[in-house]
Amino acid sequence: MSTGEIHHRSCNLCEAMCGLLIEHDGRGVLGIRGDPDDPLSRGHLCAKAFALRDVYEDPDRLRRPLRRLQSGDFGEIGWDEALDEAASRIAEVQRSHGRDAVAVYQGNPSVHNLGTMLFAPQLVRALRTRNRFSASSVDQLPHHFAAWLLFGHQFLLPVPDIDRTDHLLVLGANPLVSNGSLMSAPGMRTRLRALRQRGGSLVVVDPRRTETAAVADAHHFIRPGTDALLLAALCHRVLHVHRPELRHLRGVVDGVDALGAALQPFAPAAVAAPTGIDAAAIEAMADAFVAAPRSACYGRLGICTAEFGGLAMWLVAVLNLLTGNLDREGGMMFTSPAVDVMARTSRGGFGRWASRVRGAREFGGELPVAVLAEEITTPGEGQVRALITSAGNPVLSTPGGQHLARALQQLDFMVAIDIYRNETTRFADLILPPRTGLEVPHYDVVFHSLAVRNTARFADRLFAGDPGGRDDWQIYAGLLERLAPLRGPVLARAAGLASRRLSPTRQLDFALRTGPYGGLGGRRLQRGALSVGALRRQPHGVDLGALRPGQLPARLQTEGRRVDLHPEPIAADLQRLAASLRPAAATSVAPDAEDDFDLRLIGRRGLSDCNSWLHNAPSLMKGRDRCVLLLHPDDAAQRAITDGAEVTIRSRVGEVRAPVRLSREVMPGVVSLPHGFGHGVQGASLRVAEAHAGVSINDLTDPSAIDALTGNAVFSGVPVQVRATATASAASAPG
Ligand SMILES: Nc1nc2c(c(=O)[nH]1)N[C@H]1C(S)=C(S)[C@@H](COP(=O)(O)OP(=O)(O)OC[C@H]3O[C@@H](n4cnc5c(=O)[nH]c(N)nc54)[C@H](O)[C@@H]3O)O[C@H]1N2
Ligand SMILES: Nc1nc2c(c(=O)[nH]1)N[C@H]1C(S)=C(S)[C@@H](COP(=O)(O)OP(=O)(O)OC[C@H]3O[C@@H](n4cnc5c(=O)[nH]c(N)nc54)[C@H](O)[C@@H]3O)O[C@H]1N2
Ligand code: SF4
Ligand SMILES: [Mo]
Repeated sequence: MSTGEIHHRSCNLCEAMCGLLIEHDGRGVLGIRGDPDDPLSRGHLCAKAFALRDVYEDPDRLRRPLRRLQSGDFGEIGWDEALDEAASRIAEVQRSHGRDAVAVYQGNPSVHNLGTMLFAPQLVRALRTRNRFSASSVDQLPHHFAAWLLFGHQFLLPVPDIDRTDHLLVLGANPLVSNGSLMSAPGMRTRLRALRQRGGSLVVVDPRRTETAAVADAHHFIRPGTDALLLAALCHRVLHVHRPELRHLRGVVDGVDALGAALQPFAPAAVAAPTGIDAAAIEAMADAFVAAPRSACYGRLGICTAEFGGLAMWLVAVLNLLTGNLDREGGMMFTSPAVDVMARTSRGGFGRWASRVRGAREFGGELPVAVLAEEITTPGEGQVRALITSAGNPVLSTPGGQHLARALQQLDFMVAIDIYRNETTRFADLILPPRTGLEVPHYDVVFHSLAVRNTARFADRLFAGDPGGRDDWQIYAGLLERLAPLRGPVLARAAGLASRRLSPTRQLDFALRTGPYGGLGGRRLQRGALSVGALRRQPHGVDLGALRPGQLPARLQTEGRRVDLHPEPIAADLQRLAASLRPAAATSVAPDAEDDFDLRLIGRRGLSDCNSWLHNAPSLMKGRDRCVLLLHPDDAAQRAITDGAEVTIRSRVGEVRAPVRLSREVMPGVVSLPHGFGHGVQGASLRVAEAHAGVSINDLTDPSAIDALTGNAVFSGVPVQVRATATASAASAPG
């Protein structure tokens, strides 16, 4: 029987926020279970939760700052020395080469970290560089773009009311494996089963018959990169055959007729060939969406990371709106979180500046990370000469990763705030490793605001971590303080603020008390009002109720609180999309390529992966190696490739080798490789990951391919060639 104590905490490894019961003895973890009393996750957890323990114990995880030595190796140094050096090198580069010479890249775990959410923006602002990058532009940038354009705020993002809908149309997402994204909904299998038990239906559109597609009522293969065409056809049918149902938004929506006219080229019959879905099936898809009492269309990564990703996400929102399913129960709904992210972030903005080399437009204060390598390697004024990475591994996660790896070696200075010496951080002059996971307090500011039910939960740190160590926020605050005297008065002011700033937990307490459930809005403190103290007393989390309908138009932040369905950037992009339908169109949505890159590559996620960074967790790396290429048997036969053989995959930008698995899961003409692998590189120190190295899909993806509208990277449908690896060269390949 167990003897340990129980620590309550929600898992911060993905967006699902599962409530966990962590049994421990004060020094180590004895066991991890799902918390049945958590109001959102109701006992669900996945295998990755055990990686919280692996990361805590990992002997490869860094606990002290590392400095690169002359020999190229790393040596440990003290925190003060490391922070002093980082600040003075950054200041020096900005002094000599201007403020844009320092670039910043922030990776995915940033948004799962309270301290980073509160403190990183201050440092980034203080640097006043235009070269800000993040994982957003290899992920969900099109969602923010669509929300900004339609509703006036990049974080006014509706989520599917999955527990009440009658009809869920999913494009380019595999929530059964990813556990939901921009839709925190732990226990997806149970929720989808409940949908079908109450007579509802699930339709999935995906070039691969995924785990989610396998439990759907209908699955349609689609040619990668053509979802904007399909969505335009669905909206076309709603506008031209059914009637738009604007319900409570009737008085605030403009441009319905103009949109109808702009969608003329996209009748179902016109998009059937390029999408690979026949017209009757598209019509039926639209009709079923309209016919169901309450429907929700949810599009995610597979349609964001595409040539028309911005337009696709905008059309998803428009389809929901035109069918009366926006802002109503069972449709796409807005959350009412205890800490309002919208109130604390900028609304967004577009095209206020552009990247120096390619002229890619800024969105929300950031440039597309696909341009980072060229900004480092192209000489001239404003060239990037120093880089700060924080919780990111762009060598594995951004397009043309091997080009970026070469570019990083050209920098005058690089500092990485990270817990591992990995494929990216190995190039840093300094690595600053924060406490992480079970060693830090946790409240999910971002994902509580994207959850399918309003809840709140807080956890204090379970373990103290390295004595003398730093949390992420302390590293940011430390850099800000040190940069101030080295740089002008503006930064000095910002640093003064930062050093006087309260800890993230104190700031959270303030935000909760002054938030919608905090009771400080009224005249006196109400019983049961939220605060950190109140959440500590309710460790399973607090249920704040189902999502509430009818939040629009009040929450709109657009000009005059109106919604324009045919604004200029969309009008122009619809013309670009229409041009792609014309026979000689040179865009990559054309069904057949003339070159010998005759297959289309897509990515995938495995249940035990967490992008690139949990492959050093022993409990997740048992079993068969996962980095295999899925290839349709018909395509294999044409190329004389047999199951299990090693193949060479070539794209315009690179070449990798991987074992192949023949599978009818992928549609003919499409191949699939997971992302986040490619670990066996020199200079990294990840012993478990190295034993399951795999190859990086982003050595094949093309940094020149971005969505012209939003700048998001294009990963859906990379043109590739696949051949059996020639035996002689396989034998002579370096080990
Ligand atoms: N081809 C292709 N590419 C993709 C994708 C794809 O589907 N296909 N997916 C994209 C998506 S959705 C994303 S989000 C990105 C992810 O891209 P990134 O965010 O760049 O990469 P991750 O693999 O999440 O790496 C996270 C880093 O954070 C570090 N880390 C973990 N915890 C902490 C912490 O507490 N503090 C700090 N300071 N560091 C920490 C890890 O060691 C690791 O270095 O990849 C994208 N790239
Ligand atoms: N197990 C696990 N869970 C994770 C992560 C992880 O790495 N592993 N990462 C987390 C992160 S950072 C994110 S952003 C989320 C992402 O969560 P999801 O959005 O669910 O992402 P994926 O599982 O990559 O699913 C994308 C789907 O798009 C399909 N697809 C590819 N190209 C196209 C196309 O052109 N059209 C259509 N219609 N579909 C296409 C792919 O086949 C795939 O099934 O997952 C999160 N959860
Ligand atoms: S589904 Fe996500 S939040 Fe839940 S246990 Fe797994 S990794 Fe953690
Ligand atoms: Mo992501």
